[in-house]
Amino acid sequence: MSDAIRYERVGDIAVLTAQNPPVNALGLDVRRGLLAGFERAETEGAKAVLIYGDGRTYFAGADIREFGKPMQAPSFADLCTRIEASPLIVVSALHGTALGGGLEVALSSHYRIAVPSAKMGLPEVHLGILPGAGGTQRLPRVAGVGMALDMITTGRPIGAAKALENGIIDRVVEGEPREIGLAYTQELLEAGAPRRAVCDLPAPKGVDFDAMHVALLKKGRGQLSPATALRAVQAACEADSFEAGLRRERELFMELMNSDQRLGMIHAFFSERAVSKLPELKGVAPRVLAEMGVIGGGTMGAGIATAALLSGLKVTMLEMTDAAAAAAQGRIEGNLKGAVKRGKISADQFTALTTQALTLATDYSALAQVDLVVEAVFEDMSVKKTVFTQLDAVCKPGAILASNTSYLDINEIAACTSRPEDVIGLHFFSPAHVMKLLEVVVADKTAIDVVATGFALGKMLGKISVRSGVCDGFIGNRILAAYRACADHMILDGASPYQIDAAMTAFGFAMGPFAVADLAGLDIGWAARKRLAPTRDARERVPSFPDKLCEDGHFGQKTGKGYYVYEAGKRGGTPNPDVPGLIDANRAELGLTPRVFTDAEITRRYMCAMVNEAAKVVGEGIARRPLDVDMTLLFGYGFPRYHGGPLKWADIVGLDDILADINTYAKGDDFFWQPAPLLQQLVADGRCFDDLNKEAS
Ligand code: 3H9
Repeated sequence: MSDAIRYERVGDIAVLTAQNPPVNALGLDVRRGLLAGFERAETEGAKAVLIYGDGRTYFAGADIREFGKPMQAPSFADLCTRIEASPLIVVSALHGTALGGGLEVALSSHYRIAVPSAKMGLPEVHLGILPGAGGTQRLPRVAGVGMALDMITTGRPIGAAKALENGIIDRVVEGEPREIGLAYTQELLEAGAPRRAVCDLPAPKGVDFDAMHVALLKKGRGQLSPATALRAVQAACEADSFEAGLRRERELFMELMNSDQRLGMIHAFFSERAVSKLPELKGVAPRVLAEMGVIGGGTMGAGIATAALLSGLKVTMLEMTDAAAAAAQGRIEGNLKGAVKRGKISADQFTALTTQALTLATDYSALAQVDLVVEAVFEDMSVKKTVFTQLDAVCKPGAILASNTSYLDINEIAACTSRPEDVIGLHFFSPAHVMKLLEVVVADKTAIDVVATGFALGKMLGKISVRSGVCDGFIGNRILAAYRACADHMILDGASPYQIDAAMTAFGFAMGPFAVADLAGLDIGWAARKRLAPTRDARERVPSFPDKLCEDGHFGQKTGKGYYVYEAGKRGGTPNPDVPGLIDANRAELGLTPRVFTDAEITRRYMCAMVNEAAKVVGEGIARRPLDVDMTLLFGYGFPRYHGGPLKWADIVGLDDILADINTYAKGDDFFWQPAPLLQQLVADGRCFDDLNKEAS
């Protein structure tokens, strides 16, 4: 018997208990233990087998760390077939999260009982694969095609009540999984209940899969797994036999298992968890965090305040005038009403948050007792310095003074206070109560427990927190500036904003860079360009067409016009007919003759610019690890998860090819295309970015 499965007899029942913390992943030991348990139970003459998990959950799925290595026997699918074929009555008792292979083991059991809080799902599509142990064959037989497709193609788990309603489980009972499982199994034995194998149920018929396949491909923006999973469910309905369906599932599973998208998505899964685990924070206690101040109640400040309120913090919102404070209150209440609408909070909680947890103020003295203040005022160094000087004067000792600046030097801000060790950057992304990314910007003198508190706040707020050093734009906006500059250069040379947006959405981004700029507000980039103008190198190619749009008062969506024209009541925009003229004028001014760009060249140049700057960001220590860059782009910039992040993408396509392309592009512009020393070093050493991630973990 393996240690991962404990075997015991309770009367006629053989009890198999999974003991593989933290999530009872179905690794080799667990699979071997289950197989051995069935053999022993059958040999010993038990009448039933009960399977449940120790600790916080039933099996949460296959052990993802085993993916990409040869599967050792028993294979997952064989194990499920073996469980289902057992002559004994097999019962699974579910609690926690029965996910992926976990739910597949449960579906191979003959009866299923769950505690009310249990969740069930087949989230494999989020790992770039599909359920590969019969899930696509058994779930439609049990729950019908509609329900099965919904669970399999979205990967969203459902609760016990819904699972019961859809026949996925047989009973829901409050209690410990072991106790409810034993009682149910005993009851089944006493009632003489029969073995009940899902593979014997008839397959659903008469579904038009082709139309759904097309819709899924479109919705997935290039993600293959949902549409491929649909084909496996189709096989459940159309194959000649259950076994033939299983064979088709296996073929499709292996197709995805061998895909780059699987590599990207599994990188994202582990990086998402590793990103906030910093070795230097081990054992460092964060400071107490109960009351927070926010300065500036615009969209950003109101979003930050909303996120803080929703996480249980008390918030004091400081604005300059009563009218501005009232407007801030309106924005926060609007955000919270949205949370009520989505069922995140109740109407009573809304009232409590807005009347008890939120305080509006117009005087800095209101911030005297808060534990942390986040400043979200106008992006201007002198304004920020005035704010921080006042905070330094009123805040209690030990209070953390944070700036939400997107670009400015936190060291310079910290230096205007008497307590630079308490100053940190907390860069939220708009809307701050929705966007998952938080850049925790660590300045030269920031105390380690202040860094720990930044990460603790991120966790409370449900954010993905990434550590960044100080530089213009930190990790994300610095890299954005580089790939956006590359896009502008391609426009000067002949591409159009609309072709670039289309190429990048085809790559998998939700929006292209020009649609994003319209959404964020063109005035933001305009202000940054004006700020950087005095320090610009004369060799830098700087287009004038983006400034012209702003000079004409077009700031994107908020003014109704930017690269696109936005009509009230319509989703998205249509190309602004004035833009080509502005671009032509800019080209003429510079004496440039436009040339044709293919979509493939656009994508390649754009991605090379992103990877090159990202490699500089890692090489300079602004990001500690390549995965920090990957998670920043994934959670703050709409980078497609199935590519894993820019540096994982680079590893997959090959660093030597990318460096060779950068060197080729440099022949046309050797100022912009200066290869990152880290990229050159990795290529010379025959290593990749992921090697650096592994060394750092
Ligand atoms: C599958 O089953 C394929 C099948 O069809 C069979 C095909 C043949 N494996 O998330 P947490 C680790 S595919 C290995 O922080 P939570 C995780 O990395 C699988 N490790 O906890 C972390 O490690 P560390 C389908 C795993 O409470 C630790 O456990 N199943 C696995 O916030 C704690 O995790 C899934 O996709 C795993 N399967 O959330 C479920 N799962 O502490 C994936 C977790 O070193 N898992 N770890 O950072 C989850 O969604 C969440 O982990 C879960 C718990 C909801 C279970």
